Amino acid sequence: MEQTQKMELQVLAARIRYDVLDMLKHRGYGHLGGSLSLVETMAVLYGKQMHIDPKHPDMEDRDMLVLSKGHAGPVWYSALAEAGYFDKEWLYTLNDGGTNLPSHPDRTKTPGVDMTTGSLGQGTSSAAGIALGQKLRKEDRYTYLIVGDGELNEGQCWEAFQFIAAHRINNCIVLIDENKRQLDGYTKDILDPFSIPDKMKAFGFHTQVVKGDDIQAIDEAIECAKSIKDQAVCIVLDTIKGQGVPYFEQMVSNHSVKFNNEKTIQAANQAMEQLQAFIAGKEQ
Ligand SMILES: Cc1ncc(C[n+]2csc(CCOP(=O)(O)OP(=O)(O)O)c2C)c(N)n1
Repeated sequence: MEQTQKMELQVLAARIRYDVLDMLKHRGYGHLGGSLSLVETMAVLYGKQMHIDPKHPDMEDRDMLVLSKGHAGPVWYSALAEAGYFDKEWLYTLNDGGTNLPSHPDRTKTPGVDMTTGSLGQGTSSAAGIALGQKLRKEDRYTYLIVGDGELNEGQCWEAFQFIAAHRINNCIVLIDENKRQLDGYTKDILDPFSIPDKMKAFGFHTQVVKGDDIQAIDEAIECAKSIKDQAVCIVLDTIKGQGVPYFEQMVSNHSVKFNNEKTIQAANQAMEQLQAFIAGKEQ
């Protein structure tokens, strides 16, 4: 990846991270940890890899994303706003009555959202079906599927993975956000997933593991996945819940964060100032 493009994606990631903090602080609460772990991935998808046209969200040959861990809606909305699907002011309407940005994604409400999610596990089957349809029609399109590691507790994920692998649906790029935590603790304490990459390999996937905050590595892994033609593909993202903001990374329970105390609000403000300074510095 060229240096200029890498820097542009780093700036985009900073903007997305800023937006996530801004919108949740404005709302007063929300799914912060699992949104922040996906910031860099969203920047690579919406800043480079996805074939999309934000001014024409229904473009026939668009790539699609299924955010199966739908509670991370805030990071998706931020990426969509930054890509130009809708006005950034919408971000302040998160979860309001009648909003276009409900807490969990709804394909009937938000431009750029092609699949409704929120009930964990179900997005995996949706993505499998969407991608299979595209493949059968011989369309040159990709469906990206983002799954959480806690979400893998849902048996439906494994049924869908077996289906994707058995039918070699290689246009369904499976991204697993392995941030090692779920709603109420560490995944290994709640239901040990053992080695997720080994399991995906055993299921028949071409499997890569990358650091989920390394924009270049994520991009290269997606390029590699696209070059695999005879096998299902999976990228395990080695991430941190709350990624990119030490205060939230270290917060014991950072799944849904309440911005109702001075310390948390101050930490968010400080992180946002730093992100703004980073963006301004790069844009000079
Ligand atoms: C079927 C179902 N059961 C329970 C929930 C409640 N829930 C929302 S998020 C979550 C934890 C998900 O963990 P993970 O996939 O690791 O998400 P992350 O930690 O990346 O945010 C749970 C249990 C749900 N949304 N759907």
